[in-house]
Amino acid sequence: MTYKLFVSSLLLAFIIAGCKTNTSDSQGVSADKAIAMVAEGKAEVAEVTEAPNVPKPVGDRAPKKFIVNLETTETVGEIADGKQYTFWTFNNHVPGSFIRLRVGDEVELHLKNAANSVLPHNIDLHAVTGPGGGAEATTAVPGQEAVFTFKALNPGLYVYHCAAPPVPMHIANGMYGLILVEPEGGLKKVDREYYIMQGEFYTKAKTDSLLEFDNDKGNEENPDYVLFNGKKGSLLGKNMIEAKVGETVRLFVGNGGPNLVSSFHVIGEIFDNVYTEGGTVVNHNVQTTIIPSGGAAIVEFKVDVPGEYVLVDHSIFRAFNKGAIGKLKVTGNENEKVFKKGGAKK
Ligand SMILES: [Cu+2]
Repeated sequence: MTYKLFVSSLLLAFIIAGCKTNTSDSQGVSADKAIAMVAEGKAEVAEVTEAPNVPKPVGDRAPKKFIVNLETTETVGEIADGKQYTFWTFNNHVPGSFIRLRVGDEVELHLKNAANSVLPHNIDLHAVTGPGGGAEATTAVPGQEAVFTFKALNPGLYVYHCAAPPVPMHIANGMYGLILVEPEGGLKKVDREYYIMQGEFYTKAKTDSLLEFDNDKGNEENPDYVLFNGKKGSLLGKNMIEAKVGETVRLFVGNGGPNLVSSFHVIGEIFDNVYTEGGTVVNHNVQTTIIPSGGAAIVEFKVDVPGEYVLVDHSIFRAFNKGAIGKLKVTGNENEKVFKKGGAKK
């Protein structure tokens, strides 16, 4: 071996060793640190919210013990244009309630299956380390309540969903939601936070006004509806989310699937920050972010000029023909340095 070759091999070995050290620092070590954290005091009932609202930020509090109460239900509601659908839900809404924790929190999760349900249900939380994310431990027949406890080890935005058989049908009927685990010290404070979750529905007519699940369309991955927050128009008209010029907006965006990958985009905005796949790596200056089925992303942007900003899945037939469209209404003063109408004059 020449001296030059020896030196460059040594250098390469150092680089590889360096990479390995970094990987273990950001993965195993942080989970070990979370396991060692002590959650003091008596368990409190956690605040959970319906979309598009989120619970208050964790801030810089110490790890705590929480009781999270979720009820699985089978309930008829409007899906689109006066058509009804029998949704299967967590806490009577699609998506299910938003759960907000910090790393080191200990959760006693109570999953109650409503007495008038037809089928058993359960919950698999992607934020949980342990078999099935809690699915087996929480399987409850109608009228029963199941309980399990877990410790939040990894920060991020995670999907939860029902994993009772047939799993595709339970997810297709709306059994999904988001759970946020904030890092130690909490996420940076912003002015507005909203909860948006995409999911698609495969339907056929049961009666004139009631639709039911169509397994063939599910197999073909050919939905009739691709929706934000379980209903066409859930973020339009009086339901638009809002912000004022100069404010920073944070969207917690999930994708329940069960099949499609979302190309999430806000027309007329650029995401200043994207927590890619809901994890720790933050990308900047992003036009459209990809959200896998069973995945999530946190997007943040400052709004500089007033107007109505359209939220879409940029797989654009879904937005204009299948319902994956919503709006953010921004009010406040114009800023002609940023955007000016009618620039050309005679
Ligand atoms: Cu279920």
